[in-house]
Amino acid sequence: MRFLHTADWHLGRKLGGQSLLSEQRTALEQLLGHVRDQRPDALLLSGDVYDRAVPPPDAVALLDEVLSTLHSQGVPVVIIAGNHDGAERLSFLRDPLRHQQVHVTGWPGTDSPPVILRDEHGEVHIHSVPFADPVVARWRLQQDDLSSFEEAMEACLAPIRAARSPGVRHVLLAHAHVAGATATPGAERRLSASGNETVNAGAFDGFDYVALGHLHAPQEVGGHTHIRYPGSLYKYCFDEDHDKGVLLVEMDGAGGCRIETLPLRGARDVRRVEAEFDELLAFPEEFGQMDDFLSVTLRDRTHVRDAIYRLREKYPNVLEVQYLELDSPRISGSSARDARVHTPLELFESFYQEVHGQMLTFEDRVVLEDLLDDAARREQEVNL
Ligand SMILES: [Mn+2]
Repeated sequence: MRFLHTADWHLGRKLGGQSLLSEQRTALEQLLGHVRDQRPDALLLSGDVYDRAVPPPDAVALLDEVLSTLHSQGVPVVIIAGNHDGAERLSFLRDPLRHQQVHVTGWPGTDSPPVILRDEHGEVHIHSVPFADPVVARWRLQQDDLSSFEEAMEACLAPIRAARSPGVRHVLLAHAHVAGATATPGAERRLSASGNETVNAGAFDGFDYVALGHLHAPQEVGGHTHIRYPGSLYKYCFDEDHDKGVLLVEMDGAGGCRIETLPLRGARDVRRVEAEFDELLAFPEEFGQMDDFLSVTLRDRTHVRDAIYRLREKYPNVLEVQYLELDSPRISGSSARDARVHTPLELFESFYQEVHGQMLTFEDRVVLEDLLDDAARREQEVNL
């Protein structure tokens, strides 16, 4: 039995205000290429399919295209919702789709039998536990005593364990932060304000393969080769400096797994560059592919006026500029040149720089973009 395991597509994600949809499309075309080459028995997609509960239309269209291609190739797909997905929307038409070999579970506690696949050694049962924080788990499972992510996971797994057929192999899809796994700063949204968001790997005893989603760095958990995060589809922040891929899992008749990573690469990389401003403009060929998404750290000791806009003439996708160390963080006042900035984001950045003498951090920028997106959407809704 052979699976491809992937997660954290985050379709519709933006990076520094730029849509990543064409990068996501490129990565998904590669993934479909692996499907064609490997002819797996199923594709497992472990949550955060979309970046938002209400995804943009072009993200929905891209998913539609990918699922239609998989369906036309006769590859069953098993999908669970992650913390970024809207459970109800993602599992739209789940019942009829199931008969088309597209198995989507949005809510935890949904009464659904495992997806059953067969090979020459017998059956493999694929179980689904979508993302569940304690509040959602209390509501969906009608259990008032669930107060931690650990208890929520246990409550979701209990009926699965109880109904698990003996003598067959079992696979589990789950979207969770498993204790002992490594998060990437700035990559994953925190699941809980209190910080206690992990579940124990011991919860997964008895499953022959655990297809996890949530953490963006590919990794096995706690030395268990069969408990795996495949990592995200694409680099979604500058700290995600790991190679991306999809996992090919070959399961033998006893449930033993041999796992291989098949690479996924967008057309552009997401990376950091450190140099002096003049070097960057004079010798662009020394700094790699010019249309990569860049975070630039300038070694200049004094502030370079309009640095980001001037750099963008050579490197169109510079998303942030910061300084290694400035002699004086103060910058001079605004000028007529500022009239060139026009988007609300750019205006705010310019204002922020004026007031604080430094650029917005990347994380601040992401928050601001979300706020501006929400405001724009609300405005649109009011206009409708
Ligand atoms: Mn997640």
